[in-house]
Amino acid sequence: MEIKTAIYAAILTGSLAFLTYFGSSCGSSKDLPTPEKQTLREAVFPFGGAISPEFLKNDTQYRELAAREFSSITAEYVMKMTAISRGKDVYDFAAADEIIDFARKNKMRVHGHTLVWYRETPEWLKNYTGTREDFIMLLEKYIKAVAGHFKGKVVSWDVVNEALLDDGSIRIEENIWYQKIGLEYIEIAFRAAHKADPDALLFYNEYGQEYSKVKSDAVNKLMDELIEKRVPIHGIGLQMHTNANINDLQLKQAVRDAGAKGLKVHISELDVQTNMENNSDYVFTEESALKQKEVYRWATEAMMELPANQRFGITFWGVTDQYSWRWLYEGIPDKVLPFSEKYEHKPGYEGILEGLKEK
Ligand code: 9MR
Repeated sequence: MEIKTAIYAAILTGSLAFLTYFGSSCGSSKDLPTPEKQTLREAVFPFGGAISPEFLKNDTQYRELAAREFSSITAEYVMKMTAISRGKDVYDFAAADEIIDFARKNKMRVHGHTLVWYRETPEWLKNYTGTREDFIMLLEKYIKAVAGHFKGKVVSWDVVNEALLDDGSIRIEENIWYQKIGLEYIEIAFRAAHKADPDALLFYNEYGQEYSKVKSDAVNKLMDELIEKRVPIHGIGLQMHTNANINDLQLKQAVRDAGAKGLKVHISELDVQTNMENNSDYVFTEESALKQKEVYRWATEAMMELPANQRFGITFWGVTDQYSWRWLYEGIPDKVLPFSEKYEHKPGYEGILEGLKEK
């Protein structure tokens, strides 16, 4: 057991020196340094979670687990437009600043989520009337204010989130930015974000690439078009709200395809559903946990297969099963994360550790 832990330590820290030491002293395990319990913070690329300030404040175990395991965090809600924009030119950064403060104290990076989305449109904006030019100005002004406020505090942004439908076409319904500005809203947003914070890495974030080649191709085509127009874009986010029936080859191919342009790749909202029928009396069994473990391993292996400088990292969409989006927000009994309601490592966590081993 001690040896196994030591090997994990070396793998997670990427410590060649330790592996050499281990190799040369095999058989005399009592000479080995006893490693501290290893966490995902020591992995070769960043791991993170979607965080909510209310749980940070009220739940010590949540706070401690996040600080122990994550080197990167994303705000699950408080950096979205309805959370920040209280009226035209009225901004409320208080909740988002709590996330920034927690990250600073715990030496974590913050990934901003999200500047432009078809959801979380504030009421004042829905009711706003104006010309196309007026809406372009609104968009640019909002991005300038928000990316400007967080300049130097976040390392990156999901600039545009979920602009495409499952069939790969542009999302029109509910998407006020497309309706008022047209497709150009995407590049306007990226240029405005770059102007406000030239050091931030700018991502396009999308769901479903791992379960649909059509979707994956559409995202990559959009990236090609943006690159062709010299739009400042540095990475692709694959949300990967996935499930235990996903095919490993398909999942890995989607990540590989996203990496093919040399951009950074973020598995940005990873969780693995096992209650596929959304049954209200669903029971998470050992078998579900083992299927889920495989998917966590594949996602980690997919990130490992990318060149090191393209591995932006893996972010889980939540911290523990107790407050997962799927359970708390959608009300579906499921246990989608690698940490249980009791804040323990699930088999999914072991799958990640296995995935981190260099092949
Ligand atoms: O998990 C998030 C939930 O708490 C929010 O209320 C909801 C609407 O803002 O968004 C959820 O997060 C979504 C993310 O921002 C974008 N990809 C899909 C996520 C799950 O719906």
